[in-house]
Amino acid sequence: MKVEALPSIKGDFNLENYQAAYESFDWTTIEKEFSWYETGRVNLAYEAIDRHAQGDRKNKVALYFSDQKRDEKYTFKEMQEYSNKAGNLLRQLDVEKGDRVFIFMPRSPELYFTLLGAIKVGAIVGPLFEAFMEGAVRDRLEDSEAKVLVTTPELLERVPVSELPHLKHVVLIGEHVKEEGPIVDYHSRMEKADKKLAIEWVDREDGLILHYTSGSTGKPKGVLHVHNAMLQHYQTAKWVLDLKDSDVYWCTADPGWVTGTSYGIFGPWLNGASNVIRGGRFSPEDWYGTIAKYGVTVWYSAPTAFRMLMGAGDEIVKKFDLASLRHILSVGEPLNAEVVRWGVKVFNLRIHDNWWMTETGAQLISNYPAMEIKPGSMGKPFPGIVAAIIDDQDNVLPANRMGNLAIKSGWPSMMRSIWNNPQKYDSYFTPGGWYVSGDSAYMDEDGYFWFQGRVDDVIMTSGERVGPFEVESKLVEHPAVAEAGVIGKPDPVRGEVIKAFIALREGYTPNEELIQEIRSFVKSGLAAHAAPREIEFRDKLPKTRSGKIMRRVLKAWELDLPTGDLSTMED
Ligand code: 6R9
Repeated sequence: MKVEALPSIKGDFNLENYQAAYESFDWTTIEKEFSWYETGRVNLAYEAIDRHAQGDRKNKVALYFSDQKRDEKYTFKEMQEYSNKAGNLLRQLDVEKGDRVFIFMPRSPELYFTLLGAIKVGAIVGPLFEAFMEGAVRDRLEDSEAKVLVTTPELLERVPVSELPHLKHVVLIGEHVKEEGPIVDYHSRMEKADKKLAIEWVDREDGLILHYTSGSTGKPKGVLHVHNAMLQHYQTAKWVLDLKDSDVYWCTADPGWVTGTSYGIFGPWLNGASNVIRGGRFSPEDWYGTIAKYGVTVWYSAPTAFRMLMGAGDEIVKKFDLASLRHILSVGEPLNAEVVRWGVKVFNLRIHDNWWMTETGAQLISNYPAMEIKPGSMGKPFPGIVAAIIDDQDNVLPANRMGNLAIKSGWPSMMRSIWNNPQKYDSYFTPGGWYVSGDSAYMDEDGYFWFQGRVDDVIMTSGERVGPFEVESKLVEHPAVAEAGVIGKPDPVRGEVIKAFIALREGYTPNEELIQEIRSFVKSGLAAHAAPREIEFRDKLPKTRSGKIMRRVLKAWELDLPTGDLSTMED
């Protein structure tokens, strides 16, 4: 396949020569970057905060927080003190190493203090999206047997406290909280808590964080990560996010999603970066305004957000001073080539796609700032990572063949278990030692990986394998199409036929003529067999809170099947 490659735009990056780094890389050399290499005492929160607070970065701003009501900043020294206090608060509640402490609240400085404090006392933290309803909260607290929950009075209504026998304390962050039964008042306890804390030193293999991720059926599964993941959080933040001391970094993801912890907390702070956290809802004005307000230099977001910004038009971009930006990244879903080209046009920067999963804990395949990128490709494996396309019999496939995207087991941030479900964990690995992602992809002759779809989503129509993403990407190039979700629908003749669900842009009305026009657009731009036979218009497509189009839900609706777990679906 012929694609235009985009050269790097602005120079002087942490990783100058990908190929040389890939060939010589060794994770053990990264260990020397951490203080435990000398002291033998391990705790990720110590490396992320305290180490900087005791050194040159003491008075550097670690956290810029703002939302509609608050506008605050905290230095590394202050972050150390507040997280120490939170650690002491939790210890008063008998939190010990390995206990689960869950946090269910909107983004706020307190979320970060308590999350870091919990890690400092050796607890395993579990961040939950504030939008979760009672069923989703119950499933997660029940399965993890959480001992403490940190939340707000507003959200407490969705926590069935009396039905959760393992939940001993609920720390409430609000005004005039009365301590009664399990309720603990955050503010009064924080005021009294000591700002010095004896950190709980842990083993590198001890539990750090539990992220629940939904399967297509059944209850969500708890993916456990350990402190050792810091090696990869640190090094990927350095080479992929390209963080330097002078950067002001903004990751738009919520900590309820793995991107909001690995790259909203751990990666940036392990590198001592100034981290911007913006609360409240998405709007183009708000987001461009946030970049301008803080002079954001490195910006990490997701395709759904970039598509919405693209949909808002280019005029609005000109109203803001975005000159500080020097590096943009995307994860979570396929990044359409169209969006990359739009980014170059309006920001004069490439948007760098990268691929990873909750289970992998950190980035595995990426585009690097000093490397040529091919728009639409996820890039190349991170140094130290062996990625391949394998068939169902564990054979590695040659270039340009579609198959299972797989990673050789054994990278530092790999999940260590599925909570309460060892069989599920084992099911990810092949006899040959490959971790199978469940994504289908191919690798081109230059070693770039191209996403095709979830394996379950790949469509087989008249003997041709079609990745839904390819079709969706072509669809969103059409001026009328804002978003598209594509599924295979069983068909007696063709095996499956392609059906597209489309949300139109402002100003377009659904009609037969438009359907024909869109269909021939895909036919001529992609392939006749890839053109959707059926097109249905919808105001909105079903998406996860991290912005992924939920094709299995479209399919379930279409075929009248059970939709499976919907707790991660956006309202
Ligand atoms: C970090 C995160 C993982 C799934 C993954 C894949 C999809 C992620 C992608 C991508 C195409 C990319 N995905 N990055 N698809 N291109 N750059 O997203 O974790 O929420 O667990 O989702 O997301 O299908 O398997 P998670």
